[in-house]
Amino acid sequence: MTRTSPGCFITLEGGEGVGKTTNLEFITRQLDAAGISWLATREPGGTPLAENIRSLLLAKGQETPHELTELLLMFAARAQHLDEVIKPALAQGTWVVCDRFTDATYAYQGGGRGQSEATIQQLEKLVQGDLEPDLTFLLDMPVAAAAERVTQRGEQKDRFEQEQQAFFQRVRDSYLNQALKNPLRFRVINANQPLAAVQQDLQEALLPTLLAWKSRQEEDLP
Ligand code: T5A
Repeated sequence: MTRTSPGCFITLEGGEGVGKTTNLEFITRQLDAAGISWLATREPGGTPLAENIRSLLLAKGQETPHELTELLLMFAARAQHLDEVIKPALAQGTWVVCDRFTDATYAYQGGGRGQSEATIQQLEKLVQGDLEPDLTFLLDMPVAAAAERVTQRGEQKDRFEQEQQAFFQRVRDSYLNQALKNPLRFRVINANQPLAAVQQDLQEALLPTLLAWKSRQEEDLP
């Protein structure tokens, strides 16, 4: 009988404007070229309910969410997204490429807002159990250069994008610290170079995972 290997769960992380959305498309093109079925999604969001929570989180409304409220909303959206989209896709052998995931919570709600790592870990365990990404690309660049890209894009800034440089520096530091602690899962990509060079680095970093998947698939053949 043919077994289906679970899909691979890839996440893209980094501060504002480092190129996550741009490079997510690049990664899915690589998967197409390798004949792999994939699903692209994002956090917070990815289902109608979770996208509604995203709107609440990003809006510059009259009432600013309390820091714990913000943290709980991130995980509420994630719980829905995991059960409705991510877990079923992975179980079918589909690769999931997600624009941000729980590392963003450690970086923004932990590093940025100062929520304790222990609190975030408790919620992570509750919502995810043992599930975590197989591979995480951290697109890293200096905060000021990334802010320049966001400004040049010319769109109205959301609630997070309006934060001060010191906040984004704490976010960046937290991401780099997570990458140091999880070297097997993280690949840190220098995002402060021309797009073609960023994508060359991404392609090289993705290759071992693609090859490992292909060989697992061959083992699964009857
Ligand atoms: N959040 C999220 C939390 O606080 N906790 C959490 O747990 C989670 C999951 C979501 C917000 O929610 C917060 C973090 C966020 O603030 P978002 O829209 O997903 O918001 O995140 P943003 O970072 O705001 O997304 P952006 O679209 O602003 O940034 P991207 O996707 O990183 O950047 P991208 O691809 O749009 O590129 C930005 C610009 O730079 C250009 C692009 O063309 C674009 O114009 N660009 C380059 N230019 C030159 N050289 C390169 N190499 C370039 N790469 C891209």
